[in-house]
Amino acid sequence: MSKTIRLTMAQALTRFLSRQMTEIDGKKVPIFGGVWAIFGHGNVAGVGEALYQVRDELPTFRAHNEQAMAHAAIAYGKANFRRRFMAATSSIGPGALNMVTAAALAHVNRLPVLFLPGDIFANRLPDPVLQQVEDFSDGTASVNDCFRPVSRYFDRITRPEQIIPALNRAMQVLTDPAECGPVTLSLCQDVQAEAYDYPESLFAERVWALRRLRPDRSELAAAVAALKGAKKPLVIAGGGVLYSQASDELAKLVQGAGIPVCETQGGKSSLPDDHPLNMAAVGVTGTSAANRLAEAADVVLAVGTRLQDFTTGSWALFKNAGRTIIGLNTQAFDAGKHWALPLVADAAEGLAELSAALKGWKAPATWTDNAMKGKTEWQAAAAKVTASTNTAYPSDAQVIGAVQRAMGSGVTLLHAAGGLPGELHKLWQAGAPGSYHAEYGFSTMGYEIAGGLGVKMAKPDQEVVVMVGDGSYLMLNSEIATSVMLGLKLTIVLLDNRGYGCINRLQMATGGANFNNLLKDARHEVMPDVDFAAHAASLGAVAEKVASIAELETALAKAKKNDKTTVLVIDTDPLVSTEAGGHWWDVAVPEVSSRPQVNAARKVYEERKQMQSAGD
Ligand SMILES: Cc1ncc(C[n+]2csc(CCOP(=O)(O)OP(=O)(O)O)c2C)c(N)n1
Ligand SMILES: [Mg+2]
Repeated sequence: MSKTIRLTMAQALTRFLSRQMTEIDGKKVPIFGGVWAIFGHGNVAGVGEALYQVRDELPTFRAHNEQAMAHAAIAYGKANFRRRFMAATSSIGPGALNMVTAAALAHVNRLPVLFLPGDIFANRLPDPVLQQVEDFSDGTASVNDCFRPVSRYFDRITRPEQIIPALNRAMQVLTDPAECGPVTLSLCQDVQAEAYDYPESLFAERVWALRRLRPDRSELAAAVAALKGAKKPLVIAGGGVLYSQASDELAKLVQGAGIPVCETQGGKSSLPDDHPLNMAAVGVTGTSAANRLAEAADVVLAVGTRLQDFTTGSWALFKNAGRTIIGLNTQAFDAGKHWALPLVADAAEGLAELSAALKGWKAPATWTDNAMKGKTEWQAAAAKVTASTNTAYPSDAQVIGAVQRAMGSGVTLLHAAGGLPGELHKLWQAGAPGSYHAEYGFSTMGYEIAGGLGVKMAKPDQEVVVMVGDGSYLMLNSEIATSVMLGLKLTIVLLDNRGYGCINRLQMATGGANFNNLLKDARHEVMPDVDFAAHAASLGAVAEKVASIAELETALAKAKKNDKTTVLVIDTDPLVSTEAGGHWWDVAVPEVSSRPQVNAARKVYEERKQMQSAGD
């Protein structure tokens, strides 16, 4: 019989979490950076008491909103290239459900996070407890079942010993590059407090390492043969390049073979923006340089990408009928999408083996030279739209230019929703890997500020710049106060175009009337005039409204020097976006309508649909 220790289930859980380690740059560090917590009756007595016991090894952080704290936890995992992560615990009912959207965000983006929501009593004696929904036909149902479709692993702990295999499975999922995603351990309130004689071996220190799968020999041979036959090869770099920390291997392959590279939202900063072979953004929000190549490419090596519609232009971008896609991905689900030749492997391992096998082979020089010419043309177009201006209502692009000039490429830039993702994907000149942090898998309004906090926890020495629209800001801004409380400085640039600018533009592009997006087009008695600077100041930030691009640059230079979260507000034009580059995006237009504008848009839509490949 092995030695045991009598602990509550919650004490066993927190003790276990505090003993999980990993190695970063040869140094052993805890794999959990901490636990975000908002307590209620569903977790304060059990998990809360247990977190207090381990507070020195596993710090607990208090937030203002469960969704926001989960955003911070997820951003921390992303900024750490999934090598370290955090947990988030809530009470039952509304606290738990507030985390479900964030769980989906992590699920879509393949990011590790451990959710620990409280759940109803397993013994059912006090039912219905405060915040319990009652299902008339299913006694086992609780709101936490909502986590099931948005978790990579879900478990409900109804007996204290169940936490032993559940923790094992949780760690497997959180640390496996292919399975990686959110894990939910739903903790029945009474069971959190129940004691059990746990084997001491459960609490032995464990050091988790990144699993790097090497390619299958026949898949590698097929990929090499396809590339050697290519006249117009192109690499798409996705987030998997960053999570595998494969930038060097990517650079080596493409420099050796003269293959141009383009980047998804998740993969941007795989190569620095000024790398001569980096054509930058691809797809709906792509550069003209990248999209021209994507249209013509005969072999597309898609590395670590989910090939979502923004990347593939809703599958209308790749126009070469005979093209082959090679899917280099740790997850077979992604590697074989659209009948791609699968190359299931870690990105760094796969790229290194491709480099070795392609040694001496080069893409036709005309293809590579043309690509670089296209990049020069794009850079000229980008310089024009980001140049300084005196206008009272600058475009998002002009604000991006100001932020780039004032902050340089050494900062980590974060964004998630609105018009900014498209503009930043095209125009931001990223530096080191991970310096461009986009949440554009789920594009969750309200990710930005809390996400910035998570990035700052992961990279305390980095300047973290958050760019956010007025809509996203109003949806979720509470963690400004947490950033001030924790002394974690963010520089937040708020672009106020008085409404949901990008959806208003989409509405117009699909023939719709201006309706319910910009504040002026929404039903109102009084036109809102939100004083964002006063609001941010009330949460403890240094805040300023600037009147021009020049003032913004001056304020940013000042913000760089102070060590407190700063919010800079600038009015912008809701109607302007960058026309250069870009690609059609499939947004279904009504087939019949009394509006002639809709009928006209439908006609164009039907034409564009002809370009879409149906899975070939
Ligand atoms: C939680 C959530 N709700 C709705 C949407 C759909 N949506 C995407 S962008 C957007 C408007 C964002 O407004 P703002 O932050 O002001 O940015 P802007 O479009 O004005 O640039 C909306 C409603 C979303 N992405 N996330
Ligand atoms: Mg807006």
